[in-house]
Amino acid sequence: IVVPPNKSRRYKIASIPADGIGPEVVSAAIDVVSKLAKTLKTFTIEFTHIPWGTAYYKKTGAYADENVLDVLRSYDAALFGSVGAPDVPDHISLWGLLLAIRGPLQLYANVRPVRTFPGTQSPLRTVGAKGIDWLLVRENSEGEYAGHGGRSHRGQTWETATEVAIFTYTGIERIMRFAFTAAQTRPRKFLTVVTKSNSMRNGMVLWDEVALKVSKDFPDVNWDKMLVDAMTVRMVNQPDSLDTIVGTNLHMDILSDLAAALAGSIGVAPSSNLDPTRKNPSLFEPVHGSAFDITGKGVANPVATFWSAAEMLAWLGEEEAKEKLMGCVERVCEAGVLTRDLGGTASTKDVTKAVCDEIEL
Ligand code: GGG
Repeated sequence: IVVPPNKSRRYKIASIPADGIGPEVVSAAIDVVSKLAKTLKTFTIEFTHIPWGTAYYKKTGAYADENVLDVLRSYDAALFGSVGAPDVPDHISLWGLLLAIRGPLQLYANVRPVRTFPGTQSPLRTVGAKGIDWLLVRENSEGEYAGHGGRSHRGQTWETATEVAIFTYTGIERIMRFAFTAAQTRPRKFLTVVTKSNSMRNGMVLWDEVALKVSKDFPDVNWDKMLVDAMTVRMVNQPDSLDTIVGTNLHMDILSDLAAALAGSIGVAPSSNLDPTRKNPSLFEPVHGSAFDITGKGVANPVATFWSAAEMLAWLGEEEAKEKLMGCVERVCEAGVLTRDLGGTASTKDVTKAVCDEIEL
């Protein structure tokens, strides 16, 4: 989605590195974007550090301030790292920060492109695919992550828990329109709608019905639908048959991790949490989590956060800056400056320096 840059071209960004490798990759992305701004001289960008996350929770009892939404609304966008820690239950950390932002800010479109970078390999070469170039669109505000449900009879053998998936016509229609529009901008103009409407006979059937209805407004987009279980097989066995993919919050959370691994590594997969109405600032983050197994070792792949920052620049209207940054990242990968998840030996700092040097050329 191409928008003209705002008139001032001075951007204020909330930087929320949070947990695990988040601070390492966000700091690398700030270095790279700052270098880009200094080199291009067409815009200015200021990052403000916001210390929310697990350390904040341990100190204050909350993952973020109560006025989290007002704080974020005072910025043009947010660059997020990762949330989650080994000694805090995952549902506390996720709901304390990320899910406390996405739903209330109505960042309903989670856009997750996946691509095999030059100089890297997809495991799918074994089925004859050169690499992957897909655009995954995840419904980000309702579905299985709506937060409805509860537990009763705690501690009894008849203890019961419900997790209610909420699907609304409005919620489905807006993400479907977003996905068809996104498919329209890609050369293949092809969309696959993922559901599970054989066993889930209410919400998923509504998804199918809305897809059919919305498709009538996009006669130039070819589309098909898949059940999510069969979709995993198609992603592995017929990767070239796919292009843009849309699905529910849970389904696309899972499929986007699979897609990232099939492209080469989850270390290169970005995501944009967008409010397409632009009433609220959007949030950009790598798909990967906090990765405590490699935290502090200096080996985290910063490319997913570079790409997320590039998408942020494009969302702000700085398309030229995005293109330049992504070109530099591609050339650095092609030159073999790769972290170990991609089969290389480079550190986070090596990759960051190589991209900064490339920007200056
Ligand atoms: N940077 C992404 C991150 O921190 N992910 C943690 C996680 O568990 N995310 C689940 C989700 O994206 O819904």
